[in-house]
Amino acid sequence: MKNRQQLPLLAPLEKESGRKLNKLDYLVLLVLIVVYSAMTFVNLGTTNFPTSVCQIETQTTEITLDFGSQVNIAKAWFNINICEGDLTLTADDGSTAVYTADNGNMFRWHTGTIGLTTRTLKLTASSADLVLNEIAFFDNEGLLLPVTEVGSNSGVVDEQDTIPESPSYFNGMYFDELYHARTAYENINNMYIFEWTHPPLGKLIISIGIRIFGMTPFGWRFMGALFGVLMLPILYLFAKRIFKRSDFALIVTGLLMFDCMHFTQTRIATIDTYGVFFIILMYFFMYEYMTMDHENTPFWRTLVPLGLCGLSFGLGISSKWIGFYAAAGLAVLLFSTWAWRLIDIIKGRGEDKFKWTRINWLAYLPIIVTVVMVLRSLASGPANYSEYLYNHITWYDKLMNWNTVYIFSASVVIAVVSGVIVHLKNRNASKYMQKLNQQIMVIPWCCILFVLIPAVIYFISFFPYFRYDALSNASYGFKDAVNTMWKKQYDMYRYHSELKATHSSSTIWYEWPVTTKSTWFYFSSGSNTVSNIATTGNVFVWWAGIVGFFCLLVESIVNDIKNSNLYLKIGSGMVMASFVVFLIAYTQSADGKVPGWLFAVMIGLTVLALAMTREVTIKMLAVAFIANYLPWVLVSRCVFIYHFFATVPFIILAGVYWIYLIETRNPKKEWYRWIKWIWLALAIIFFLLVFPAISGIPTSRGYANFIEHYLPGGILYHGNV
Ligand SMILES: [Ca+2]
Repeated sequence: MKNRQQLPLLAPLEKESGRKLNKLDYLVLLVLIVVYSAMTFVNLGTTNFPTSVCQIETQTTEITLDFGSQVNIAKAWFNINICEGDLTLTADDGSTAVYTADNGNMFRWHTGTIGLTTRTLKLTASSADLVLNEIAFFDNEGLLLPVTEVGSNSGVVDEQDTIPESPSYFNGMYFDELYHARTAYENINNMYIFEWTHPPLGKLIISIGIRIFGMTPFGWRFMGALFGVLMLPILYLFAKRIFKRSDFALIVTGLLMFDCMHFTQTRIATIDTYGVFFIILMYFFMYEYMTMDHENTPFWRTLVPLGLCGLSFGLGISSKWIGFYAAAGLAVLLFSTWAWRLIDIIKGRGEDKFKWTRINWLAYLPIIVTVVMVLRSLASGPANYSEYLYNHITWYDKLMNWNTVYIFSASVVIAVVSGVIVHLKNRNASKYMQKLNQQIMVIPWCCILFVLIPAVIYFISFFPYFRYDALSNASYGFKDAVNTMWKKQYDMYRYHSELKATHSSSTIWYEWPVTTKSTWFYFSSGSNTVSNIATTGNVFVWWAGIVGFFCLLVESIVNDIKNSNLYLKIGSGMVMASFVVFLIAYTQSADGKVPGWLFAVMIGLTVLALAMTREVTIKMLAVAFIANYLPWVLVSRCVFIYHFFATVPFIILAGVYWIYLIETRNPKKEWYRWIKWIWLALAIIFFLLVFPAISGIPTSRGYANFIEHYLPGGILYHGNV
C-alpha cells in the first residue's frame, strides 16, 4: 500500500483486490453492464408490432375491407400468425388474388402480389383456418393505401401504425426464431408445441419476455439479450476467483463482451444462450467448491456450492442437452477433488487410528444399488432398449416394475440417515474418523444434489406438454405425465442421432476455433446497401484464446514432467501419449473420423491424468474444454460453429490465464503488463470492424466486400458480396 503513489495508473486495480468483489469491481461491472446493454438492446427488435389477431375460419368467415374509393392494389405485406393455407382476396368485380400463408413466413412482413382494382376487398380462407396479425396494402407506386374494415373489427387492419418502412430482421422473425420464439408463444397460449427437439426450459424463458413486451421482436428477443448481459458479471466474478485481480477480470469480461458470437447468439431468440449460461454457472460453482478451504470449512458449508452447481445443472439440461456434456466434466472435477480430499485427510491423521466400525458404510449404498440395477437390467432387459421403450410407452410402469426410482431414492435416504446417526455416535471419535465420515457423505448428498433434484427440475420443465395433453384427456394424471415426458426423450434422442440433413452453413469441429465459416442468420439487400447477421467468433478472442489454451496446457505438462512427483510425471506422459495417438489416428483414418473407442480411450487417459493434478485452475479449464468441445468430434449429425459457444468462456479464461502467468512471472518487464490491454483493444477493434456483418445494420456493398475479403474471420456473407 505504501508504494501506491509511485505505481502507474492501473496499480490500484491490482493492489486492492482479492477473491471477492470490492467497490471498484462493482463500479467496473456497472460500466460494463451499461455499455453492453446499450450495445445489445439498441436495434434488438421493434416493440411496434401487430398483436391483435384476426381469425378467419374456412367458408364461414368473410371480412370486408373498404379503401374509401377505387384503388389499384399492387402488393400487400402479410403478417401472419401460426397458420398454413390459402387466403382469397376478392375484388368488387369478382376477380380474385390468392396469398398462400406458410409457417416459414410467420411473424414477419411478407410480400404478396395482388394486382386488383377495387374499392372493397373480401377476405376468405379457402383451404384451412387462417390466423393473421395484420395486412398492409400498397399501390403501384409503393405507397401505403389507407384502409378500414366494414362492420366489426376483426384485427386484420387495426394496427396500420405498426407497418415499417421495409421488412427486416428488426421487425420480424429470422432464422430459428421460427421454431423457438414460435414455441414460446405456443407455451403461453397452451397450443400444440411445435419445437420439441430440445427440452422446454429455454423456450419457457423466452416466453417471459413475450409476456412482458408482447409478441413483438423485442419481446421474443429480450430474455436472450438479458442473459447475454448477465453472463458478464458471472464471468467477471469467475475471473476474480481465478486471478484475484480486477484488471484480469475486466480483460476476461471484455473479451466475452466483444466476442461476435456472444453478441449474435444472445440477440436471436433461440435457446443456446440458456444452455451456455447455465454451463458457465455450473463450472463457476464447481470451481468454488474445488477452491474451498475444506480443512477449515464445516462440511455442510461445502454442500452450498455443490447444491448451486446441481441446480445450475438441472436448469442447464432442461434448456439444452449440451448440459450433459458439461456435466460429464463436472463429475471428473468432483471425483478428483473428492479423492484428493480423502488423501489429505488420511495423510493428516497423525497418531489417530483407522476404525472399521466407525465408518458409515451405508453411504456407499446408492452406488451399489445403481450398479446392481444396471447389471440386472442389462442381463434381463430386451436386446434393443430404445425400440422396446418406444413401443412400450408405459415407461412409468417400467420404472415402477423395476422399482428403480423407489429403490434408488430409498438407498439415498438410508445413506443420509445413517450418516447422521454415525456422526452423532462419533462425537467422541478422533477428528480423523469424523472428517473421513463427513467426506464419505459427499456420495449420498451428490445423489440428491446432482441426480434427484435435477431430475425433478427436468421433469417439471415438461409442464407445457402435460398441460397441453391434459386438454384432450380429462383424466390426465402423473402416470400420463411420466409417459409424455419419456416419449419426448425418445423423440429428441432419435431426432439428434438420426438427423441426416445437410446445411450450407454447417462446418466440421476443427474449423470452429479458427472461424472458417459462420452460420448465416439473416441477409437482405437494398439498392446499394446490404444487411447481414452471421454468427461466428471474434478472431482476436477465439484464435488467441485457443493458442493461449494450448500454451497453458503444454506448459503445465512440461512442469509436471520436471516435477519430482511420480504421479505427475506419469499423468503428463499419458496426456502427451493420448494427443499423439489422436493425431496419428486422425491422419490415418480414411474418412477423417477417429473410431469411437479409440477416442474414448484417449479422453479417458487425459481425464485421468488431469484428475491426478492438484492445480485446480488448469484442471478445471482443461476439463471444461474437453467436456464442452470434444464430444462434437463424435457427433455424426451436421453441426454448426455455434456449437462452440459453450467452450468460448473457457478458452477466454485459459488464454488470459496464460497471459497472467507471463506477466506475474516477469514482474520486472514493465511492458508485459500491456499485453492483456493490447489483446483486448485488438478484439474491440475487430468487433467494431465486422459489426455490420453480425448486427444486421445496413452497410454499403463496398464495405461488406472489405469485411468478407480483406478481414480475417472466414465466410460471413456466404457469397453475396
Ligand atoms: Ca392486427
